[in-house]
Amino acid sequence: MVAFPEVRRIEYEGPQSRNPLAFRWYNPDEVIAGKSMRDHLRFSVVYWHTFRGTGSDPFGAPTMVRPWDDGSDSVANAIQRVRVAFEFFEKLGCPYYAFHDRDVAPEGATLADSNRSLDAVVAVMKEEQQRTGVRLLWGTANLFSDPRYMHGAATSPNADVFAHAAAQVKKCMEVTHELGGENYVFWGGREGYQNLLNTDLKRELDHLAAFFHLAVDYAKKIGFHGQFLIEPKPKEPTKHQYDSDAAACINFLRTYGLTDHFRLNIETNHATLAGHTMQHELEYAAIQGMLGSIDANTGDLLLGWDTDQFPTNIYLTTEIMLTLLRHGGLKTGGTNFDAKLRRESTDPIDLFYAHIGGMDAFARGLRIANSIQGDDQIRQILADRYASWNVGMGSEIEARKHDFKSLEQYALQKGNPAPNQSGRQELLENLLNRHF
Ligand code: XUL
Ligand code: CO
Repeated sequence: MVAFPEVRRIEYEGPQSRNPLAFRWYNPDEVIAGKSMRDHLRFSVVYWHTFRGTGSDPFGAPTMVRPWDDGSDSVANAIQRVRVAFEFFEKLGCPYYAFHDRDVAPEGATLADSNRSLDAVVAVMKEEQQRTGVRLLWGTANLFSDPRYMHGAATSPNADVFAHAAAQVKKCMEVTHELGGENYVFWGGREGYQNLLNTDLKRELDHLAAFFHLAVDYAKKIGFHGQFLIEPKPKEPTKHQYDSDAAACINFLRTYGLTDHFRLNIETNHATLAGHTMQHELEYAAIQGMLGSIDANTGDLLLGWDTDQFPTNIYLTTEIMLTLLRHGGLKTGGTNFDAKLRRESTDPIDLFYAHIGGMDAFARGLRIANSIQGDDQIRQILADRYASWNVGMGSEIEARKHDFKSLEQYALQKGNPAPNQSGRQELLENLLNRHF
C-alpha cells in the first residue's frame, strides 16, 4: 500500500516557496562552515510518537486513526507500520530514525514471545533500511510502560525485575547492532523515587551503575561499537528522577567510572523541566566532552509537563546550533525529533507539516548560528571581558603559579581592583538580532 499518495519527495525550494510540502531552509547538500547541512543536522524521526502516537491523553480516547493501522497488536500490523514508516522517512528525506523495542513490535505473553515478534519485525526493518538507505540513529528498550517496572527497572527493589530488564536490554542491544544503530539510548523512565521511606537511595544508584557496566561489557562481547547515551530528565514520571539533568548524569557517570563509555542525549523539554535552558544543558555537557546527541522538541511556557511539541522557534534552534558549532558538532548523534502532533492535528499529512517545520527551523538556526559565529563585534566583546586573564597576574593564576599567600600579598599591594567594565548585555542582544 501507499500510505501518503499525495506526497512526493520533499525538496528544497528556497525561502520564497509557498509550497507547504517543500523545504524553505533545509538544503541537504548545501555546505555551511565546511560541512553539508545533512551532516550538520543528521535529522531523525522517532517511531514512538510518529507511528504509535494516537492522540489519546488522560482525559480522552485516541483522535488519530491511521488508515494503515488495523489497531491490533499483531505482528502483521507491526510489519505494515514499518513499511509505512519507511515510506515516510524516504519521502521526507530524513536520514535516520530511532525506536523503542516495544514501539516496533508487540509485547508477548513471555519474554521469549516478545523476542520472537521483535525478530520478525526487525527483519523487515533491515530490508527497508537496505531499500531506502535510511539508517538507525539509536535503539532503546522500553523499561517503563509495563507494570513490572512500576518501582523501577535497574533500580527496582525486586532483583527479578532487574534481571528481566537486563534481558530486555540485551535483546534490544542485539537488534540495534543488527540494524547498524549508531548509538544506544538509556532514558531512565522509572529510575527514580517518590519518597525516602521506602527507598534505599545508595543501593538503587549502585544497581543502576551495575546495570550500565553490564551493558558496556555486553557491547564488547557482541562487537557493538555504537555510542551509549543517557537522556537526562527531571521529575516525570517520578518525583525524583536519578538522571535529572546533565550535571546529575555526569556526576553519576564519573562516580561510577562510566564516563569513557557514555555521553548524553539532551532533550529540550527535559532541560526546561529541569529549570534550565536547552543551550545551558548542551553547553554544560559539551565543555566536559559529554555531548552526544539531541532530542529535538520544545515545551510550552505555560505548562509544566513534557508536552513534546515540534520546535519552530528560530531563537531556540539558533542557540542550539551555536553551541553545536562551537563545540565541533554532532558526531554519532543526531537531531532526533522526539516530538508529537497535538491531539487535534489528526491527519497523516500533519506528520509531514510537523517534520518539515522542525527541519526548516533547525536549518535556519544553523544558517543564523553560522552567521553569528562570524560576528567579530560579538567575539571582541567576549574576548575583552576576559582580557585580564591573558597577561600578568591573570595568566600567572591560570598557570597555577600562585597560592593564597602570594595572592594576599598582591591584593594588599594593589589596593582595590579597578571598577568592572559594563557587561554590555543589551548591546550584545542587539548585535545578535542583526543576524535574524
Ligand atoms: C521521554 C523520552 C523518551 C526517550 C526514549 O520523555 O524522551 O521517549 O527519548 O526513551
Ligand atoms: Co526523548
